Amino acid sequence: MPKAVLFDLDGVIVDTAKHHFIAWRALARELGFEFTEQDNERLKGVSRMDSLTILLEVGGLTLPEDKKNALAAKKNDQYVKAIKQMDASEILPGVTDFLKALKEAGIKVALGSASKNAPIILNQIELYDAFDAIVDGNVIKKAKPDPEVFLKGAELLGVAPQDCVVFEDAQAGIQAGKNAGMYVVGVGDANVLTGADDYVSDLSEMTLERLK
Ligand code: B16
Ligand code: MG
Repeated sequence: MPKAVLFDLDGVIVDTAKHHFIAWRALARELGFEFTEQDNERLKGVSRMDSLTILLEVGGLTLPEDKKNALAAKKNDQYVKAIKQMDASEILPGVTDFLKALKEAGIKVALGSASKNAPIILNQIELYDAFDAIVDGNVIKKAKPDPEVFLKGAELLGVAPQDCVVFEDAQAGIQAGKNAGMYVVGVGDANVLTGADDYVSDLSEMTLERLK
């Protein structure tokens, strides 16, 4: 049995990808090009500034650093307005029951997210206190697939990486978990995601028995 479980946030605990998409698409339209849902797939698990770089690449634009910072801030303002409307009803299937089962079994849980807005989201969905440690985009220096986010989580929990299980929906996140030397469960379409040790479509498919 693992001693700790580390969860990605966006795409595993809640679906904030839709809110990111709406805000990025609005920015693209302002800049004069279309940004599709398919383009948005490339932003999953990717940091805010790297996401902007991809978006500008889609639009064929090259902009100076100060302009990029202003655009990222603008997108974030719109995104924060949207996530401040979220509530516990947006927690994805199986999450609450699985967190409860882990707590009862004495297994520690941490958040490992690229998002700088993770604390706002966790407060909105009333899950902030469900985590023994929170590692997010405000803390980490190296983006996924670098293992930093998950290694830091394991360190804060006092658990060795080989005793940790990671739940991730993004390809870069699965790679980050593997790079950390952890067992990784891909959350989503097993035909699309690669490199994980196991796959579930959402956390309602996960039980303590399966985790063993
Ligand atoms: P923010 P995760 C990631 O969260 C998202 O998947 C990604 O789309 C987003 O760009 C990134 O957080 C940064 O988010 O702009 O809120 O700091 O999947 O690692 O929980
Ligand atoms: Mg994610």
